[in-house]
Amino acid sequence: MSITEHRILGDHRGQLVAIEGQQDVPFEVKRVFFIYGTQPKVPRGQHSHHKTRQYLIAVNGSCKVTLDDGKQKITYDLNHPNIGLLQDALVWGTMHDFTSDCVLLVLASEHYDEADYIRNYDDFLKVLGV
Ligand code: T46
Repeated sequence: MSITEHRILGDHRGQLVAIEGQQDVPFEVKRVFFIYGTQPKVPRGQHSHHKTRQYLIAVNGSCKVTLDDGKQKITYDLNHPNIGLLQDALVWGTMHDFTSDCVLLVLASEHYDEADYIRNYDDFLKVLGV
């Protein structure tokens, strides 16, 4: 779990943030998805992955992400498009407090596989051996 403030490139025309696989994110990016249009007061995520690592960026609007590794829970504020948050495998992630305009971009280390998800919190703790 770590948060990074990426360099903002750009000039008088506007801004640009570049994120490169295996450089700015510590894995090869195999999948990109984004979530948006989240309804007020509705959380997303609320699961962990066996293998998938994710890198989250609120490219528009803002949201909060609470990451829980079974020992501690930390809430991060994704409130600028140059901020990236690494969610490692076997970390429970909850995305919440979305602004209505929030677009949350996710770079993932694995292709989509529902079998990689742990969607029950007690199962998550069992996998961790807690
Ligand atoms: C995460 C947050 C931010 C796919 O078919 N392919 C995909 O790559 C993904 C991510 C999902 N799906 C399907 C599976 C479900 O039928 O899309 C549907 C909604 O997925 P889910 O309920 O997992 O959506 P969220 O918003 O709760 O969570 C998703 C990601 O799953 C999760 O890893 O970090 O967005």
